[in-house]
Amino acid sequence: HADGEAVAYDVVIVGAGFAGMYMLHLARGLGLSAIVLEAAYGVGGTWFWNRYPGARCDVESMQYSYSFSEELQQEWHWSERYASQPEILAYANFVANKFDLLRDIRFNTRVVRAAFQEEDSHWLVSTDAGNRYQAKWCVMATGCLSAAQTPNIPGLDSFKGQIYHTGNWPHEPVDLSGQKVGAIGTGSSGIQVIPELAAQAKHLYVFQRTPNFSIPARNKPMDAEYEHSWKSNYAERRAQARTMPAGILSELGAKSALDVSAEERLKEYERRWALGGTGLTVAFSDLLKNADANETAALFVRGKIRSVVNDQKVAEILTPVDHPIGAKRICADTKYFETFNRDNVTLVDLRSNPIREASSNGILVGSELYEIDSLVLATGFDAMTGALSKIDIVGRQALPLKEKWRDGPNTYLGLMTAGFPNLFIVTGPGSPSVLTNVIVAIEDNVEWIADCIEHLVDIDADYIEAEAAAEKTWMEQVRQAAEGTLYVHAKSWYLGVNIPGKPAVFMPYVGGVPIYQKICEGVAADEYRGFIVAGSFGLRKK
Ligand code: NA7
Repeated sequence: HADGEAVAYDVVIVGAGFAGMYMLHLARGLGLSAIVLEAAYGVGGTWFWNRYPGARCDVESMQYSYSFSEELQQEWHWSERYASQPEILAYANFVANKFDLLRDIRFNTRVVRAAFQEEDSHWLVSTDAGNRYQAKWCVMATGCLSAAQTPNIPGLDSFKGQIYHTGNWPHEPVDLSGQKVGAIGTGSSGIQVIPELAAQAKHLYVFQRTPNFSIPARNKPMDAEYEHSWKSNYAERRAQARTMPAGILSELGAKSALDVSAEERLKEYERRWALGGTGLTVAFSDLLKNADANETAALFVRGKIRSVVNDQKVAEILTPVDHPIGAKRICADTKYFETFNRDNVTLVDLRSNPIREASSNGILVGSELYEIDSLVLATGFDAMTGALSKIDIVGRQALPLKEKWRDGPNTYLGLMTAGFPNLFIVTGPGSPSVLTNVIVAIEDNVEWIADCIEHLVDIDADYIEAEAAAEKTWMEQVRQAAEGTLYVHAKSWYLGVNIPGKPAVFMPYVGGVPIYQKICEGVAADEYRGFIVAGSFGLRKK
């Protein structure tokens, strides 16, 4: 780099999470030279950063793992039904070593700019250290939930204690024992961290703006028989999972919640509640489509909250009423609602009284100052577009991606965006991604991208770009798919409304893994319908 020359590769991959690692593996398999640029000092992506106590996946560990290598999936042993963050990170490292990935990953390297060079259809990628990489293909494997969001609370800078964000938790141990701790945020992260904070802190104040639905995860040590049942026909089960909308092998209720008797419905909800995990929201076929059907499940969970929480005034504050169950991502917890029965936990309702400001020693809500020593922010992410918008991505005719996406992200299949040739996005906006087992979504996208690059190399083309018209049609499909569901009735990060100024556009594709995958495969089989494919110089429309 000394002379400022860009180092040349066939493929530059941004991010060494599950997407970037697999992309590197497949790029190598094609005989291409590839490099991964990663801001962290290790692999694992979101599982590298989210080290807060209680961090755990809400997809069962037998499923939340790569399926591309039979040897890998047989060899790896998960110790619990739902894997904890340290175990998932250990798995990511195991994969990196097994497939010898580390030698082509540059750690502590944050990509700050990626610019398309029109003269030779290459991407020039620059890092925070001033290094530059040049490649024909650039793959953004930057993740959907990787840009942590800190709320704009007046006076937060003046707070003298420590502030921790769940999405960017310190790597050295955090000891909160004997402290008065404040926690803001009651989404999936908050619901996981709050019981752990309560167990450590002298006193915990939970500042809650919107209550959430949560189902007990009922996590437990891995059952040897269960593990064996998966491993004895893993490939078949993975294939079955891919026939399900979320890419998760689960028991999907086929009936409408309104077509069964109240007793049958209750029995089914009780059964699923006892099983634990997020499966309650697929107990019936129409829970995310029909508001009346949804209300039956919502009522059931509200009743459970009231039965778990002793103080009924507290229970009421914890009871979600503003959104259909499942329309915001459903949470899975371990003793979350029980935590509010502890003497050292106080729930502060922000709905009636928002946070006014932070002071040097606490949080001011209305006229009440809650004195705290440390503050934990579980305030979420700039989802799906946040990591991309942190990079200065510049396409054809010097068009910044941020400019193009000013009114919301537009992609074709979530994989590419018009005006940005040769730039692929893994699990981009407009793909099912965050509504699925994201590892399934990642594998499908990465394999599609690898096949696409292989095809382009085979036919001696070195330029691919989404057609504006195909993109427009796809975005319309994404919009229509969401419109028929209850998802659009919640103020969620799926819609981007948790980020001030972000356009309210429902970003993921709701159509599910099988339909999406069929569409993507169909497009590829039809000579990349909707894409402009061209040779080195001068466009040759296919
Ligand atoms: P989420 O689900 O976006 O939750 C963020 C929480 O933080 C939510 O309860 C917010 O309340 C709350 N929040 C954010 N800003 C504020 C302010 N200013 N004041 C009070 N409360 C605030 O993020 P998570 O990290 O929990 O989960 C994200 C995904 O990661 C999750 O779905 C899994 O897929 C993994 P609000 O609801 O906006 O009123």
